[in-house]
Amino acid sequence: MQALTPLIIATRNPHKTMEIREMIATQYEVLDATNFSDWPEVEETGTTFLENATLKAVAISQCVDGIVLADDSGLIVDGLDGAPGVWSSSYGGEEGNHAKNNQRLLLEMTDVPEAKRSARFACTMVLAQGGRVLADFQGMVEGRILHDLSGVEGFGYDPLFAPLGYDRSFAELGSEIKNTLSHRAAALQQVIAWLSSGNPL
Ligand code: ITT
Repeated sequence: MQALTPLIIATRNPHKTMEIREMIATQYEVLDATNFSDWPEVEETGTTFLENATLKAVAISQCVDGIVLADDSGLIVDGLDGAPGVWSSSYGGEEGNHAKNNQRLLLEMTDVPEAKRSARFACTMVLAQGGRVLADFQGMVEGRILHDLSGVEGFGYDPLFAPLGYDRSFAELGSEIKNTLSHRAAALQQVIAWLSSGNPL
């Protein structure tokens, strides 16, 4: 059997790695921070998904050989003027605490009328090698914010987000459906098309 080509994901979020691995496991050996010992902390000081994805991709690609893929993503809620947006992972006051983030989102949404509960997940992916950006890609999924948490699959805001055309949350629908609809899937499809069309790896 032929060895799979490695693809290094510049993330410390195991859920992102898992989703990406599920989507491309037959084509790539998906690696992340857990496969490297001297992986630097990258401060996400940007004010856009593109800036933060670029910071992660460039910094990690300076430390490892091969092509690095960074994913910066978040939830954009119309009734909250676009919040939590780029600050999705620390919205509840503690970086990466999904329970607190969801709690705050529910609180902020208390008086938001149905028509303003529309929302979208956005994902920007950046490919870099040797500290140089190769390309960037965007993915999006439209949906709405539910009134209660439901479901146990996925991560982050998945229990509160129902994609367009569904009454159930991503956390109820599970990865099989999420991976056909998600912002991450949409961006990743473009990444894979770019990599397979003769671009380096
Ligand atoms: P890395 O920077 O290490 O990749 P992270 O989780 O901090 O991991 P981001 O800075 O991109 O990643 O923040 C993304 C946040 O947006 C994440 O913590 C969730 O709160 C939310 N999010 C992104 N994609 C999501 C998804 O598919 N489902 C639910 N929530 C998501």
